[in-house]
Amino acid sequence: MKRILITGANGQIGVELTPYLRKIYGSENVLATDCREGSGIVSEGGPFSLLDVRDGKAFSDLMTSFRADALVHLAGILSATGEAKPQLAWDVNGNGTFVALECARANSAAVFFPSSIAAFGPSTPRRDTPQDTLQRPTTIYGVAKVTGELLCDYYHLKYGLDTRGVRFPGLISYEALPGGGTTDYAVHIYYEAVSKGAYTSYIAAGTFMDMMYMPDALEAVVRLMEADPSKLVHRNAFNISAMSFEPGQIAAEIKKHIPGFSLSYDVDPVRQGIAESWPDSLDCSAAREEWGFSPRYDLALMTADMLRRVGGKGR
Ligand code: NAD
Ligand code: AKB
Repeated sequence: MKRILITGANGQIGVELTPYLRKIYGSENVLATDCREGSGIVSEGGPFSLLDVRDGKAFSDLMTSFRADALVHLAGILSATGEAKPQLAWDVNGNGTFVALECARANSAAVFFPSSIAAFGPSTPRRDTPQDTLQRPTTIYGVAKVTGELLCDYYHLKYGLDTRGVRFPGLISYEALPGGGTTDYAVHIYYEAVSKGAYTSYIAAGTFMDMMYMPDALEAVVRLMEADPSKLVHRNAFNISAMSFEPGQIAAEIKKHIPGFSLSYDVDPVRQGIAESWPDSLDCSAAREEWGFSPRYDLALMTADMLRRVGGKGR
C-alpha cells in the first residue's frame, strides 16, 4: 500500500485508522472520504473529499485522480441501524461494496474489506466458530457482509485483484462513538461508568460476543495488508477476536476501578435477537497462522486503558 483511499473515514474505525495509516505511509498518501463532514481529526490531518460510495463515477474519478493503489472500504450501515433501515443497509453495504470493487478493479488497487461476526447466523457453530463454516445470517447487515466476502474472493479469482479482509468482532474505542451496532453497549458502558457510575444494558446477562480493542484492530489491518501473499490461504474474511465476554464480566472488571459501579438491564429485543444470532467466540487460528494475528489487549488491560482515556476526556 502506497497511496490509499479510505471510504467511511469519519466513522468509529476511520477516525483512528486514518491517522494511523497517515503516520505509516505519509499524510499526503492517504485520502480520507466520507458522505458527511466529520470531526477535524480526519479532514485536518491530510486530504479529505466528500464521497458517497454509491456514486460510481465520483468514486472512480477520485481513485484515478488520487492514483490510489489501495482501497480501505469502511463505509457502511451497522447491524442495528440496518434492521431499522434494511433497504438503505443493502444499498450502502451491498451495492456500495460492488461499486467499490469495480473502482478498485478499474484502478488495479488492493482492497481491504471489513466483514464482521455478523456474517454468521444461528445455524453456525456457536463456540470456537471455525474459519470455514455455515454462514446463514439473519440480518440484512450479515447478508451484505457475506456478499462482500464472496465478492472479494470473486474479484481475486476472476481479476487477480489483491483483496484482503477480516471478520471484525465488536470494536471498543474512545476516539469516536460507535455508529449503530449491536456491540455498542461495550463502549457505552465505559462512558456511563465514568459519567454516572451506572449503566443499563440493552444486551441481556449471559450473552457472549467477540470483542477487540481498537489498537489491536488497527495493527491487524496493516499486518494483513502487508502480509506475504504467498502465505495467505484465505485472503478474505479472516476470523479475528481478542476476547469474548458477557455484560456481567465487563461490569466486574469496571468495578475493580470504580467499586460503586452498578449494572442493570433493560433488554432491547431487536439488538438482543441480533446478538443471539452471532457466535459466542471465534476460532482465529487461520489469522494467527497465515499472517501472525496477535492482539495485545485482554479485558483487564482494555478496561484499565478505556477508563483512563474516557475519564481524561471529561477533564
Ligand atoms: P461507523 O458507522 O462508525 O462509520 C461508517 C461511516 O460510513 C460513517 O462515517 C458514515 O458517514 C459512512 N457512510 C455511511 N454511508 C455512506 C455512504 N453511502 N457513502 C460513504 N460513506 C458512508 O462504522 P465503523 O464502526 O467505523 O465501521 C466501519 C466498517 O467496519 C463497516 O463496514 C462496519 O460494518 C465494519 N465493522 C465494524 C465493526 C465495529 O465494531 N466498529 C465490527 C465489524 C465490522
Ligand atoms: C455491529 O454491532 O453491528 C458491529 C459489528 C460487530 O459488526 N459492531
